[in-house]
Amino acid sequence: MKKLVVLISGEGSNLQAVIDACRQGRIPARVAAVFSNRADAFGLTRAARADVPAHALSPGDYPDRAAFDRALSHAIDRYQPDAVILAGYMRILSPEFVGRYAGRMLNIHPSLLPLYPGLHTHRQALANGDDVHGTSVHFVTEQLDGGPVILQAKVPIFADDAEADLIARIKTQEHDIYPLVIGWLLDGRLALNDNAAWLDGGLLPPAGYAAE
Ligand code: NHR
Ligand code: GAR
Repeated sequence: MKKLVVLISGEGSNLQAVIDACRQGRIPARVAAVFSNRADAFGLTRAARADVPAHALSPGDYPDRAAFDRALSHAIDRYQPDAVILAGYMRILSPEFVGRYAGRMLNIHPSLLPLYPGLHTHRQALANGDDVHGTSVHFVTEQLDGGPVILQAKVPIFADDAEADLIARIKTQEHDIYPLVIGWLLDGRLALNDNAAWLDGGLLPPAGYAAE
């Protein structure tokens, strides 16, 4: 059975979707461990409830980002994961960390990349009067939210939307598309080559599979 390690910082609803998809056989793997950079992340409780080992590492216990990431990768490697899954993980990862898991680390980012990299994407989409928002699954590279996109999902923005409405609408899509893409990765259908994403031997376009 293949193994996943999932990194979180907060609520962990995407973690839950991944755990559920593994249990239901939609992802051919199990979640071997969950790591959080915040001890109060609710996702740690979700992991414990699912009998998944859950660990919190505090950045404040380390002199700098590189030292924190070294400790994190040592702890991750004890589980020998086939893939590392970022699910609402809110800390920028060092080039060394990214290089170690290159081609087997994914992130889900709540925007239609390359639009709105970084934080507070929903707020920006609302402030700009956009009528569509979305989410992107991408390979993690050194370029923050800049790794090649594998799959996107779009949602409408309605005139009376609050930020919380849009966050919830996006998450509903994320819970469908993230397990799908993780399954592709574990089935050996996805590859990261020359900073581009490939599916079944074909180069994916900039917006990922079957956009439009
Ligand atoms: N690391 C690398 N190298 N590349 C990526 O593409 C990454 C990454 C680490 C996290 C997730 C990302 C997102 O989906 C992600 C992608 C955190 C920040 C950030 O600015 C930005 C993007 C993402 C995650 N973090 C601040 C920091 O200094 C802290 C912010 C906070 O704690 O609230 O690390 O959006
Ligand atoms: C998700 O919407 C994810 O796209 C986003 O945070 C949420 C995490 O929710 N990620 C980022 O903003 C990364 N910077 P969850 O904890 O319920 O899975």
